[in-house]
Amino acid sequence: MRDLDSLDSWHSDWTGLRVAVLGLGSTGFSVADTLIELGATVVVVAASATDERVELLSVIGGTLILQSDSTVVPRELTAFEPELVVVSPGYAPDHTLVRWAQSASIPLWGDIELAWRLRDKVSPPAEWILVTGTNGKTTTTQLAAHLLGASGRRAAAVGNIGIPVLDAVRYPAGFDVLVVELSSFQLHWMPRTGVGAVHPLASVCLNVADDHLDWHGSFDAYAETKGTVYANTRVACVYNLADETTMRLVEDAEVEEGCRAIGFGLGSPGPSDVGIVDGILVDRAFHDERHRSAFELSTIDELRQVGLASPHMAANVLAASALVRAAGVAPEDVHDGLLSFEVDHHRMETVSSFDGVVWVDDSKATNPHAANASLTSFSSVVWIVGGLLKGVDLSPLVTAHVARLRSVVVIGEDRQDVVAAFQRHAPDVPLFQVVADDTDEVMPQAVRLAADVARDGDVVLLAPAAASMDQFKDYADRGTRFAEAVRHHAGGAGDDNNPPSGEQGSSDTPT
Ligand code: UMA
Repeated sequence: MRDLDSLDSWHSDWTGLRVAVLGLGSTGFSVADTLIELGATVVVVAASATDERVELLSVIGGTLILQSDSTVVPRELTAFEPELVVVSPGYAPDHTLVRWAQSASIPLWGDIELAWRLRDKVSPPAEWILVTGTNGKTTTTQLAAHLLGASGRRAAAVGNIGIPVLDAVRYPAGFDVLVVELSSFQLHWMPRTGVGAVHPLASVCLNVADDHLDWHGSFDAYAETKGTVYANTRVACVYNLADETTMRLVEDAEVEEGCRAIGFGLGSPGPSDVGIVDGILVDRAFHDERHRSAFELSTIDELRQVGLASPHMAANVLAASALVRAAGVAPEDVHDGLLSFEVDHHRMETVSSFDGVVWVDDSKATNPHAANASLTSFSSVVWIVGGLLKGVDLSPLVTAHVARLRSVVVIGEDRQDVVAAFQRHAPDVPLFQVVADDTDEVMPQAVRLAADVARDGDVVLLAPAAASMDQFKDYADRGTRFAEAVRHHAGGAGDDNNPPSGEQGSSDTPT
């Protein structure tokens, strides 16, 4: 058996190492491709894979075992006698193959650990900034990478955002900084100590709310996993002043000597915080005279110009600013960089406006915490909700927003729990169910139902509070189909062409 601790560099001797890779999605392929390039012998096990990846794997010299029964360990896998298993994030900890590797005492790594060990392919290796949280992590990751780029650094946004970290590590020209979005699944497989433990320059957990409880088992297990983001941080652990869990995770973290805890929040900041004073975003954390002075980073008015003024977006801006300030980006570069940022699709995106009704796509709201943020931004809402609930109860969300609901349109294959939550907590709100079996029909039907009940001044909000995979490819597919259906429906009804861009009726300005 090889001493895996000695495999801590791109330049280590990986030749002949027998590695089983679980999954042939974007992660599994990047892992197999990398290890084959390093000379390892790679077998990939997956329940399914696209024809393109199957073909590519065979071209580069990997072997694929298609696992037809997820409860059975394939004989070819045991015969291969792997020395290491690298697991894709989608595998739950109780998956048969995970359990098998554990019982056979075969080390299990995630792709993030592998990427960290291999980070020195190009010298000097990039600094890493880690971003996690239940919501806002993609925008914050993009913002941080954008601000770093605007300041002249070569930066990339990678990880759960959709680009495997190994792809960035292998990029020939290298990067100065990688901003790595981490899901709780990826964090689960990351060790906190030892040669495979990531030592980031800065890290943030934006917030922790119920999500993926089916995967992690409980809220506490999920939160604990999120805390791994802070382990071994060198310069700044950034946390949310409005979320005590994130504060506790920082307190509990083993960090490097000299690392500081930096809070972000929508109120006036303390000496180690970034925050907002009279509509001005300020950094008191990285100012030498922080007990008396602060740097101005931007204003709410400026953020409004680039669609970042809603409270949760402003919080993301503050978190990203703290991360890049920890990496040495100057306050004026943060200011200028923010003005050239473009918000992604499907995040509180106004897709149309006609007959006095604004149609908003927040398909990215895949859990109640995210849906809560968008519902809070509007005063009278026709809410399109439902999908894969992932073990999470919608009741608190329904109770909190019953007063702003004109009506509810429930989508999703299994609508029972969603409907029950409304029957219990909002029995007077008219509720309609989309009964279409065909994916092509779901959004057209939902839009027709919503259009029938929406009144002048309402917002029709797609904020499903649930994952999309029961009926759609992913949240982007769900949002795109919604926007298409809205535009199709708008057809004759003239577009007002003057959408209030997420400011309908209530605050989009942090106070
Ligand atoms: N597979 C099995 N059995 C399983 C699980 C997966 O055989 O029980 C196989 C599939 O057949 C397929 C492969 O594994 O061959 C898919 O692996 P995967 O589910 O880990 O997905 P990847 O394509 O590798 O994408 C993953 C992340 N997906 C998940 O965590 C589910 C992507 O995040 C991420 O962008 C990508 O790695 C690069 O880092 C997506 C996501 O939905 C966007 N993330 C969740 C979220 O944000 O809430 C966590």
